[in-house]
Amino acid sequence: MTTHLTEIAANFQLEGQITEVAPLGEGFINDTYIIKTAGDSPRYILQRKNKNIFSPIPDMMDNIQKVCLHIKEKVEAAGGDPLREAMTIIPANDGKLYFVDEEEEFWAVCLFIEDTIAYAAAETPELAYSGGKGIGRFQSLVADLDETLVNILPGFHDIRYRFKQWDAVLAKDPVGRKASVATEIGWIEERRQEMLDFWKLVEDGSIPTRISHNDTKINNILFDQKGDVLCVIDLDTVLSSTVLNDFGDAMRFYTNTGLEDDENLDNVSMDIEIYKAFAKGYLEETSHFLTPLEKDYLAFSAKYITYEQVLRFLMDYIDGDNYYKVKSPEHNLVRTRAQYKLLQSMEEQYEAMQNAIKELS
Ligand code: GN1
Ligand code: MG
Repeated sequence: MTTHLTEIAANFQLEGQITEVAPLGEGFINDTYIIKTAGDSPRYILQRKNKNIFSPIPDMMDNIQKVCLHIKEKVEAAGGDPLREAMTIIPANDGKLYFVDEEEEFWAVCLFIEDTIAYAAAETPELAYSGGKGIGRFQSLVADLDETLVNILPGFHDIRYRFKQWDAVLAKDPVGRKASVATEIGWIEERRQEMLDFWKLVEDGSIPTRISHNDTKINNILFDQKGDVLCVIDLDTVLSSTVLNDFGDAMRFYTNTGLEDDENLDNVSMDIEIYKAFAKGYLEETSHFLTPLEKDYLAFSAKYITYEQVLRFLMDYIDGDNYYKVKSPEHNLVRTRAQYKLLQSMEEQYEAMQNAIKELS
């Protein structure tokens, strides 16, 4: 495998001699490696992109490149360092932004940004505030990007599309798990209309479509040693959709006092202080371009994305675990229950979540 990875890496326009290619992180979707090189040459990130999920990959890489180049231009204009404050895609030897191996797998490389910190959790309100500024600044940097991005993930945070998938999976019940999760299915069905009512506002344009990141976990932000946000990474899911997805997904991740797949539900709840701190940082960067209706729905977006995640984990469980990597047969069910606990905690604190936004905007 190592030789194979080194051979793959050699197809990209790298500086220096490759010394090692080693696994990095634990994403659920792609496989990620670090390419180490001799001497002072830079290190790189190599990823096998999941072509079953992102399709077509060449269009995805074009989307990413458009966003990266746009951010670089702005960083440069502001006197920043475009190699540290934006991702740098490294083309393959043939100039393409990806390489296809003999097994038809797609690979891509970007520069590894040194001396940064990535956090697994937003442990303090200060960190959540910085994260909010980071995501807000990302959205504000791309707000004037005059390019159409190819929709490589149709229906990604579109609940109407998710219900179509959901109804089809339930009708099929391919591995006979449906009967055992009747309670969990009830959680989804009880809230179906409420979620569709929100999404109608996006569909009819009342809530505008903008470029959004769509995977705003804290570990997708690189911080510098001082704790300030340097760069937002993992741009696979950049799409034209509502920016509320980004706020909601960040709150699903940041405010959770437990783990996404916590087996002990007592650990899981929504931390309102973390919520307020993120919202403060986020609104400082975005208040000038968000519409009043977008602001009105910020609190709701946290429930929306958490609900969607409950649905996606449960749907994958019923479907026989085809989408998310799982560590045990019940893993997707454990994730479903833990995310549902978080959703309930948000529902209980919803008034306070709404009031916090009103006070900040
Ligand atoms: C996936 O692979 P990763 O961790 O970046 C997923 C997100 C989910 C997340 C759940 C393309 O992201 O939407 O919220 O898992 N990405 C895709 O942790 O489906
Ligand atoms: Mg991701």
